[in-house]
Amino acid sequence: MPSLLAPSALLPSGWARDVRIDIAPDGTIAAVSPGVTRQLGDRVERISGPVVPGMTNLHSHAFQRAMAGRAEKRRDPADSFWTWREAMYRAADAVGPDELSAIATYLFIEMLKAGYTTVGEFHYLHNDRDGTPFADPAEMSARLVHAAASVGAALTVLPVLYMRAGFDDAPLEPAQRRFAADEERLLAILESLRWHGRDSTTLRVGVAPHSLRAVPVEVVRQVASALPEDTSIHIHVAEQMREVEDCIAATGARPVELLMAEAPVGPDWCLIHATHIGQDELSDIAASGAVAGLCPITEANLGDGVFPLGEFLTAGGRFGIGSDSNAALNPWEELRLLEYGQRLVHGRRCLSLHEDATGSVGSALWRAALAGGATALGQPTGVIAPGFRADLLVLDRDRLVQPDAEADDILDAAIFGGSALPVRDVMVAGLWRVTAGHHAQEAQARAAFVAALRRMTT
Ligand code: NGQ
Ligand code: ZN
Repeated sequence: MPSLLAPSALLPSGWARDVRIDIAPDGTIAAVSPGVTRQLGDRVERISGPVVPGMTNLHSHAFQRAMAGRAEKRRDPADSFWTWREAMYRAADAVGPDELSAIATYLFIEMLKAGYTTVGEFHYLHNDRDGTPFADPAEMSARLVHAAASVGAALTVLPVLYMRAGFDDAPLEPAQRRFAADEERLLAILESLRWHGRDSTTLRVGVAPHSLRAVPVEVVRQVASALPEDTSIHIHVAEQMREVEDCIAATGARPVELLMAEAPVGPDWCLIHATHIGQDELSDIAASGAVAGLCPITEANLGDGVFPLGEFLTAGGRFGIGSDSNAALNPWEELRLLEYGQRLVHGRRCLSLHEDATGSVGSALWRAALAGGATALGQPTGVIAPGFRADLLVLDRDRLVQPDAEADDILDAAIFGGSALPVRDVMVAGLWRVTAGHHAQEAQARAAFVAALRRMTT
């Protein structure tokens, strides 16, 4: 059984020094012992820097990485989320199974290098270009499963239900044909995924009704009620004001209000964005135990708005972070931007805490996002304690603006002072996947990614 000796580590009780972490053959943590300074024996690996749990990325659309940096020109004076979506649909159309494999493989390596050890793929690119299902209905989902397994990232794959173009029940647009999945198709995908994912300790399968725009709330309720307990259910909700307005026009209720009233929303749920919510909706989400899936970089990139985080935390709400459109891959930057959005709106500082709390904002952000992300993805990660998976980051003091920082100051320096990724080594399920900043497959994966991008643009 391998053992690590870390100079310091973030444990559930807080930072501890000289921490020995024993790892079981199945990749879980067997024992954690702080204050170990005596003779160690040779089977103990000495770790070079502070150790924190690997971050969960609870919301990603892998294929959108192909358009990162390519949707930043104003082509229309009324450029908006909705014109971006048209460009995104064009990118989606060019992604076949082999392109998705190449994009996701390199993407998951980039995520690992940035400090994400578990990713949630909100996956809706199900069908072939003409809208017909592949012979294996989970062909595209399985590409994500194999990409994650091949690079060593943990994955919760969330196949998406996608049934209509809008609240008015309009049929899918031609550009949405590849997304089409009703309840029957979703069940077929789930069935096939069970085969692709057998024996894995790092794979979970959930489901994702795309949004109340794309799935009637009655269907959301039926699907959720039919699933085994503990299945992760993710849904995009209240991201853009137009969605809120359309929902009110069609149903008389705001999207979060409608969802909370009509669906069995509880701790297995993750509400992605939930940007435009009032105090009642905010309190209802917090009381339900559902996790808010916040994607600050994408929400800024798309002009969505700012989630009321301080109020939500004060109400007892839980959140995690997601890289969503994969415009950038950096959990440190996601958390920095999350806090800075609050500062810009409120004209105050240090806001990502319960209103009565004081203390390190960086540490509060990192710990809250770990807990919310692990819950939302249904994965035994985010905690350095026996029984949890050994998903760990070793931070690099040479890359911290404050090289002598200790305890919570380390996370403040990494999140707020960061110009370089502070991650040196990354372990997932007891295996080193990134060492000294590099992943063994990165050069080959990069070449395949570049080749896929070139095929897509010619
Ligand atoms: C998505 N992304 O599913 O990729 C969405 C855009 C939509 C974000 N909302 C499409 N960030 O919402 O219809
Ligand atoms: Zn999304």
